[in-house]
Amino acid sequence: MALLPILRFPDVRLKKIAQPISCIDESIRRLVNDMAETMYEAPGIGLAATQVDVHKQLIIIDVSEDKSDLRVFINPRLEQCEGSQEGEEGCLSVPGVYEKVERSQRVTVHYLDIDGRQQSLVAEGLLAVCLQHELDHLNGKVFVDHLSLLKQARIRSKLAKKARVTA
Ligand code: GNR
Ligand code: NI
Repeated sequence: MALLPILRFPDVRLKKIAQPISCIDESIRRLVNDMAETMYEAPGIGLAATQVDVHKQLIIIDVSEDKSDLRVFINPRLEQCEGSQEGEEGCLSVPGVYEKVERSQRVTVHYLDIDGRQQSLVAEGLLAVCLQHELDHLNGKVFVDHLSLLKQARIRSKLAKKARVTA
């Protein structure tokens, strides 16, 4: 297992579109294990392959209290969205920034599990929010893209300032 470096907004590589996975081989299983270690260590409740600079359609999520419910979604497709909810979001690629984002309340996703079996999941609440957040990453979007241009500009300058201080 290995900790993977996480890309930071506004890195242009976060804008890349992830490609479908055609074969779930040993390298994909290793990537899942490394991403899980990276997500738990951060700590975070989800991680998209895009964030570790791998542009494949793979996301992992664990919204459980005790980190006991790792879910792996390969080639996920959003099939249905219903209702709306608004919650504070954060992102491991945008450290220290938390903003309200409007999302669907309930989503249905079709995907392959780690054994390559076709699955479908109906998710609500935080799991639904996290799925939509991670699906955005696979499409080259971060939650900041949902905010007003004024908020986006403030976030960019805050992160730039922080980067100067840390350098
Ligand atoms: O750890 C995370 N927390 C979180 C909180 C509210 C909405 C979405 C998230 S996902 C985030 C981890 C991350 O950046 N995934 O891409
Ligand atoms: Ni994120």
